[in-house]
Amino acid sequence: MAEKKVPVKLDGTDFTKIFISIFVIVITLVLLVLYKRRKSSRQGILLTGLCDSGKTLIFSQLIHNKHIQSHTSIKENIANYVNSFNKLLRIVDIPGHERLRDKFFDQYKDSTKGIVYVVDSLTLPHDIRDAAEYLYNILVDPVIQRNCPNLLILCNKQDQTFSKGASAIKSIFEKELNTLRITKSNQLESVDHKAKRIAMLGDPDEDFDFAALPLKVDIAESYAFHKNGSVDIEGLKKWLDRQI
Ligand SMILES: Nc1nc2c(ncn2[C@@H]2O[C@H](COP(=O)(O)OP(=O)(O)OP(=O)(O)O)[C@@H](O)[C@H]2O)c(=O)[nH]1
Ligand SMILES: [Mg+2]
Repeated sequence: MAEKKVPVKLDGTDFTKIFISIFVIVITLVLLVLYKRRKSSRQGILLTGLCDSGKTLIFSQLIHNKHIQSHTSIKENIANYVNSFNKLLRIVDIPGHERLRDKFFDQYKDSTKGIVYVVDSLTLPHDIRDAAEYLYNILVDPVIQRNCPNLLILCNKQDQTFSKGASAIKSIFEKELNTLRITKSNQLESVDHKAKRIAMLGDPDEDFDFAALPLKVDIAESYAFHKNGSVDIEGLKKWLDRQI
């Protein structure tokens, strides 16, 4: 026997509920599109790291495919780079000098999609304090905390016989950052829990681990110079291919 259909009657409250639901969905979609657009409008790749780590030579090899006699940079180098997936990236090589780097970092950090932290793999054990402190300052920067760009630690100068490899460098950094984050968070006078949490970079009850950071961290090796004339920046290029 066919069921008798009872016509559904919508009253004023039902209409209000439907209207609110549609409104919430539309607002969510608009916010999602705006967020995606903002994210994809960031196309800067910042080459950072201490003086002499090889940023400018890497920049030259990547953009111009040639070796140059570089000197301590006092200003940035900027050029467009198109990766294998036709994504246009803007590579910015900033000076590593202590007095200059913050100014340039602040200038470009908002538009940064990814950060390459270049390391001199030969001198790192000696320079670890400075190298870790610079990296720490990048990681706790409020803009970096908000935008979470991808990070590549590029262990350069692998042509040198006594250079440390990528996994050793990762451990050296993690050990130093573990100590540094405790010192830094203790230096904070405020008891602001959020500030302390950011300063601690990850779980305070665990040893520092790059994997616990909100941004994605990769590590690769490179050499932008070799006395036999070869160059290896493939790890960097592969990482740039993933910046889409
Ligand atoms: N052996 C070797 N030397 C390198 C390599 N990459 C760079 N260099 C040399 O290291 C020195 C410093 O390189 P730069 O590219 O000027 O270093 P930078 O990081 O731009 O330094 P700042 O501009 O002072 O921040 C130069 O003499 C380069 O030729 C490498 O992979 N192997
Ligand atoms: Mg330079």
